Amino acid sequence: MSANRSYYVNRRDFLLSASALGALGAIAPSLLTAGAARAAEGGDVLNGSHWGVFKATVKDGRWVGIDAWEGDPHPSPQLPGVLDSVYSPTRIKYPMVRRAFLEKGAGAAVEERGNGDFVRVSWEQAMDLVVSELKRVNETYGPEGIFAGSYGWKSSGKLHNCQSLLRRALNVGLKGAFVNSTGDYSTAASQVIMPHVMGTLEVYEQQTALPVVVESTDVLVFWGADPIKTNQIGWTVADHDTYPYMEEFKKTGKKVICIDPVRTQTAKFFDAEWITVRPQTDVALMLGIAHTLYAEELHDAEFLENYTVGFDQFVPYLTGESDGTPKSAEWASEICGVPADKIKELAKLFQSNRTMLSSGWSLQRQHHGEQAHWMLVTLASMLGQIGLPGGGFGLSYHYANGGAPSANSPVLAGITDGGAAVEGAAWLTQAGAASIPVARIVDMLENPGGDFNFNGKAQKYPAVKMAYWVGGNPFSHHQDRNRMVKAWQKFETVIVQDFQWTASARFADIVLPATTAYERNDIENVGDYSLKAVLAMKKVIDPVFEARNDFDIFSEIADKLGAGDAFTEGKDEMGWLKEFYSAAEQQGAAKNIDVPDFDTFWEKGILTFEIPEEAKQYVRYGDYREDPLLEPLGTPSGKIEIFSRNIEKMGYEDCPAHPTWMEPIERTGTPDAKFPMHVDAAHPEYRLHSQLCGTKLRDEYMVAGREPCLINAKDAEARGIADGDVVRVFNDRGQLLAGAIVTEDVAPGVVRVFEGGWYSPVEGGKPGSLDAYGDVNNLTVDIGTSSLAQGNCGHTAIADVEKYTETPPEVTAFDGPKAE
Ligand SMILES: Nc1nc2c(c(=O)[nH]1)N[C@H]1C(S)=C(S)[C@@H](COP(=O)(O)OP(=O)(O)OC[C@H]3O[C@@H](n4cnc5c(=O)[nH]c(N)nc54)[C@H](O)[C@@H]3O)O[C@H]1N2
Ligand SMILES: Nc1nc2c(c(=O)[nH]1)N[C@H]1C(S)=C(S)[C@@H](COP(=O)(O)OP(=O)(O)OC[C@H]3O[C@@H](n4cnc5c(=O)[nH]c(N)nc54)[C@H](O)[C@@H]3O)O[C@H]1N2
Ligand SMILES: [Mo]
Repeated sequence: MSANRSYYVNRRDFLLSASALGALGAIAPSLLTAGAARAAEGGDVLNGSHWGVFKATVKDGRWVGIDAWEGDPHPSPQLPGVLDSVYSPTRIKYPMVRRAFLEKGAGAAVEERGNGDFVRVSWEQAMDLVVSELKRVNETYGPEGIFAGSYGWKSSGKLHNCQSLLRRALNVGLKGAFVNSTGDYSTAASQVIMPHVMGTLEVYEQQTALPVVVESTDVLVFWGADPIKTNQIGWTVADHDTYPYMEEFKKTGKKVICIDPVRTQTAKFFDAEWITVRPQTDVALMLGIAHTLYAEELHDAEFLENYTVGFDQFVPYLTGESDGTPKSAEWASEICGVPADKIKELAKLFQSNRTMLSSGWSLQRQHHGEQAHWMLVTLASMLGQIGLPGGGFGLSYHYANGGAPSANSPVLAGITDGGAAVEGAAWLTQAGAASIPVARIVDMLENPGGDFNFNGKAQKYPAVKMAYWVGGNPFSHHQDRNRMVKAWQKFETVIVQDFQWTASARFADIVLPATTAYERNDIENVGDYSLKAVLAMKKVIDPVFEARNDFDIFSEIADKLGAGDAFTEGKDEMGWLKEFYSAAEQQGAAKNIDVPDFDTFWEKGILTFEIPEEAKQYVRYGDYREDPLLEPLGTPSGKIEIFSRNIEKMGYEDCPAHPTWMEPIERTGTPDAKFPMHVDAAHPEYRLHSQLCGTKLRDEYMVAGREPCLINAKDAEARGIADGDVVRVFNDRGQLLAGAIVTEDVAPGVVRVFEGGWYSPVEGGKPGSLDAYGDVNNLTVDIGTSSLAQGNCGHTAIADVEKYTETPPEVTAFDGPKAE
């Protein structure tokens, strides 16, 4: 797939150029030249990750080569970084404790957290400290004391699922006395609003199959979606099965439109029409299109009548009858920057062709993010193509290869959090405290006992005193870093268990070194949607330094809490894998597929499964369209809810009962905007969030030794910024240094700094410190999307940019603590 180009290809001959990957050859033979051929003969150990299935070559106990599995149609160019992450200098080698914490106890000198002053301790000492802290906090503060709602992209694998293992240890060992979290950072707004609108989560569900899209879709719209970039990644083990279909669609020559402030990899791949929209104003753009359809009587009244409720209540808002403002193309144009004629043209184009509106998730990772996909569904309903082959909308074509047809395959079981053991525990029934919306963590720390709303319920924040974080990097993923640095001081104790010296580890008191998924055995399904294979994730090498498996660490903790047997149920690593596999064996008979016994499977390494013809013809909502009475949706009305009585009853001012344009807390393009540039904090092309930022891959994309910042030539010129300059990006919340890439690929008024760059404060621990590397969450807003979903607003930020003329400070984020 040669046209899958990165912004950096021309500049740095990186990512998909074979010669550049050859340059990484010391750590990995070229994926693309030798590619599949080598894989077939190459590595000896099969394993897999969020980046796909691979074969590892091991020499004298050291992992020396990585090749994509031959069944991967489009290997991720990030694969060499996976190998390097094991041996990277950022690896956590030993258990470490913050000096003040070790010498003076919990809560000591919390304002020094993040300054890097750690002491190496033995595993024995570290585990004693961890368990005595868990007991102390539990005894002193009760069930609200410990936060174990640890969130993040832990590695693939059904057993070493560190977050489930953490909660399992506390469920069996402390009778479930911990605070959990609800939702995620990916789709928080949509996964709460969509059940009210469509009766399902929508965001994690199979899409109309891509063969149908190739065949039947005339106009394919990527609305704030960049699948060529984001489908590199899967939550289980990535399959990359969407890429060949993208190739096929491209060959048809049919129309592709990308609505995005950036000319994305996807836009370049398809040579698509690029429509730049002012960030955070898509709801206005959608309303403008909807208004045109209605005004010109192009909307599908019959579909609206038969398959939706509430259009009548929405129309007065659309026409302006209810608020005096018609949501016309002209009105929309003022807000979103797309010319009114273009908006009208889009309305007619969509209406007169089979159109698939495929949306990514940035649109809902914004203030009032609930509205974007609700309005998209409303627009798709007015077009009347939902449930027809190749028409309607899709919220997961860009994620984990949604739309790749599903195989007839068994689904593995996995480790549970052991919550069943404590069901009915008295404290869980108390109002509020058991779980918080995941992105409200800083709000919780600042307001113990404070009120918050969530999806129709009024709740109170628990008074949390300790955090145990595994498999996530909150000092990367959470918004408004400086507010967070301060709030984190409210914790008396912070434990981080990871394999990299992330900023979160540097801001912890106790740091435990975990193994990577390549130093232990596990099993996993391949392809979140395609489910095309079952993989033996075989240990590639022995644990490096003093790293231990998450399962072993939590078994020991549970044991020290007096519940070791309840935790392990008497099974070791292989014992558990066999049990998870037996679930698949049982399904074999029911699904009429051949599932060999465990030993045969383990020997083979991977089992692939057939994709039935009917899966290739799957049309989302086809059944509903066929028979809305027999196949009702899971909404109260059984239909698509353009107006929701349930949401109306909640009475939230920031989430009215039908899709509504509401100004976000800040955006560019308004007369009172405090800063002129929008910050596009999209997902990185060459990382998974912060993962692999600590590897050699970084050398290939850094600019002036820092995270790149894409800026339009016009904006650069106005500021005297040249390509390759160090720039300071700043607003009232924070400031970071980055390296400028001057380009036409980003719209004027927008800068792009990917999320996941490692936070590298010049003065670690001090709120407001200049970040020398480029963690974009220095700049973003930490508020909930609305009272409904309380999702994060990682795509809400405005700032300014200037050339940095002083001597730029050193980047220290990748050095690990001083004491090592
Ligand atoms: N501004 C802005 N912010 C964003 C976003 C955005 O678009 N814009 N996107 C948001 C989204 S969608 C997400 S999902 C989050 C991602 O946020 P995270 O998922 O927290 O980010 P990762 O960098 O993937 O962090 C995973 C961590 O887990 C560790 N880890 C991996 N495997 C294991 C394991 O087996 N055991 C242990 N103990 N540790 C392990 C890794 O080393 C890494 O430090 O970021 C969110 N933040
Ligand atoms: N390579 C890579 N792939 C990944 C990940 C990764 O870290 N790296 N992370 C995975 C995860 S956890 C998730 S949740 C998904 C995330 O998937 P998404 O949330 O869809 O990804 P983003 O890159 O944040 O945003 C997609 C596009 O939206 C555009 N955009 C931003 N703001 C606006 C706006 O206001 N309007 C419009 N129209 N467009 C806008 C961005 O420029 C970008 O091109 O990706 C997954 N895939
Ligand atoms: Mo995500």
